[in-house]
Amino acid sequence: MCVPNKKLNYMTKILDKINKPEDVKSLSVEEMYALSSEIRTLMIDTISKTGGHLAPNLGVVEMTVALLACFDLSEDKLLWDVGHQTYVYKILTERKDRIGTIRQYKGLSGFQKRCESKYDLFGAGHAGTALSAGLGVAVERDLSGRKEEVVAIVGDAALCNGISLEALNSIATTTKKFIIVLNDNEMSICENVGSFSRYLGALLASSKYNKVKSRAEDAAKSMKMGRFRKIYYKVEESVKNFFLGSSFFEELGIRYIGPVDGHDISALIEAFESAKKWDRPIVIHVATEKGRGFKPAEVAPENWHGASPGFDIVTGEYAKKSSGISYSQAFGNALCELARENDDVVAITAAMASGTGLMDFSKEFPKRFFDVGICEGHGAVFAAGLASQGKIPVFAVYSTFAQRLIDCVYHDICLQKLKVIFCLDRAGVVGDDGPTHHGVFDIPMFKTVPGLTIMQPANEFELKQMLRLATEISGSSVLRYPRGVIGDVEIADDAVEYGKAQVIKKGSKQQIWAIGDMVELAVDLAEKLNEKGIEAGVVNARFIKPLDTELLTKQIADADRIITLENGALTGGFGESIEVEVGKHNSTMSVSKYGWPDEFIEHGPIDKLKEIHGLTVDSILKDIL
Ligand SMILES: Cc1ncc(C[n+]2csc(CCOP(=O)(O)OP(=O)(O)O)c2C)c(N)n1
Repeated sequence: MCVPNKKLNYMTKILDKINKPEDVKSLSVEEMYALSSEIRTLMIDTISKTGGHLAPNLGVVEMTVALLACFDLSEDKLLWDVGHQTYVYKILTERKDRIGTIRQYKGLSGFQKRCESKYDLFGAGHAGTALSAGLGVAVERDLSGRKEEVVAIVGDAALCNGISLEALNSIATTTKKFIIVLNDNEMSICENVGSFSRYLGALLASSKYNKVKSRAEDAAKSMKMGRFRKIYYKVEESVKNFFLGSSFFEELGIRYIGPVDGHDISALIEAFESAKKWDRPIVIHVATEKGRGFKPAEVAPENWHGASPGFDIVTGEYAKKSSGISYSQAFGNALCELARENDDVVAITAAMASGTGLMDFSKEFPKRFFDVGICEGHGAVFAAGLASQGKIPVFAVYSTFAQRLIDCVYHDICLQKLKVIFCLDRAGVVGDDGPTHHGVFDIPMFKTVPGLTIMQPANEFELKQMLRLATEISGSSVLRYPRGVIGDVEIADDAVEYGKAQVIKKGSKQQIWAIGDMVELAVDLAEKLNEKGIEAGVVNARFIKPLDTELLTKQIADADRIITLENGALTGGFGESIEVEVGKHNSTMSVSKYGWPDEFIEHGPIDKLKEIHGLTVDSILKDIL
């Protein structure tokens, strides 16, 4: 499972001396480069065993070292947006000995996590929070009359998120001291999109500007720090404004410095030190290379944003490939099929084209494919606009990130009786990414929206049928399906009928109602009950809303107990809907509900989490008996 770092056979000479973040400060710049190289090797080796966010972390090694060289974590506050690029930070903030446990059960989290370390000031797994949270932290400092630095480190893609932009609107009018480090690798998970990204790209790439800048920098190097350097930056600002138009940040009252080479430690230290001297908010635009130091990731960083365990640390090749088709792939194929038949079908993603299986669609139908960036709310209302004009928008989004768009579903889509199809990938517990990414709250969230249909397929056949059905019915729909490969439970390919469940096995006194991936468990459970002489029926519910109340009413009259199985939160979940229905019949029948408890589920392998939370056949059987 986890890799004890002590057994690694490469040198960690300098890293061995870093026991506290402030130890970085005593290193020479040469030693900092050597440290960076040691950290890169350690990360590649570790992630090849644990899996994790390789490319983003390889890009921020020198930047993180330089941050710790300049800021004092006993006072200064660092907040990281998203948090998936903090492996280097974890290594340097008293967690190097546990880095081999990252994303493992009971090991380090793959994200910032407040309860893991005093250095993790703010938990993050969803993009776009560092600026707002950092501003809150800065305002508390201001109110208390202290002077420490507050530094928010934000990726170029996360910066376009609505919350980040709302924060940018507030920063300069709320505090005078706030440092934003913009980690610009010109990539989201895939290529970054949108006008903001183009603007940042222009800042990075303007050759005219860079030529003038390097001349100005040469001149500035001969100046001492302090007043003269301030003059240099004033000149630099004018030059930049001349060539690039006035800076977006400057117009918002935020001083702009950059671009700074994110792999030049001296330049980074110089920029961070100068940022401390300003008495107004400042952004330091740092140009980093995603995947730096690992050839396969340098060549194709989009393939290495998140790496699975088991790759070769030189070639990047995997020994074995997973077999079977994933839900994401099956969805992507089904959508392409539909789009070939119906020109009105369009697809939307919020920066998750590959994760949600939309890459083929984007290539086959480039004009009907929209990546809105990490902007789930905008994506939903944009879909509403398209739907209002007769298009059929299919928005593929991870269940966890759909938490960001729920108001839009109430106010902009369902209230207006528009038809938008949400395909919620990674619905259910996702495993190693943990509580920031588990998709267990979508049923409770969406269930209360009037008029919304919620379905979950148990196999590829049903997924296709449900997607088609969603385009045919009036009103909006949600299709949810879990992470990973589709199971091979054998069920008949009965056509999906609106609001109708499928009886897989007849029973009388015990009835098991399951949704989606839990149908397989239901079938196994029924078999085990049978072995114990208890005859149990199995129902593939297919619809979470509307429930098949006709079938349910019949069963309520005949059965002693209904057992519900769902890969979602129990509170407000599918089982609760069944329970409410049973209650309407003044029945004394008991409903035994199995799903995820009312808590944030930790990270770890999915099977392990199911075992701990009693979601295996044996533990449910024991419970029932
Ligand atoms: C609200 C939200 N939507 C989607 C994601 C999925 N996601 C994780 S990292 C990432 C790209 C982040 O890009 P950037 O901010 O530039 O950081 P980088 O990974 O390039 O370092 C995305 C889309 C997320 N974490 N949060």
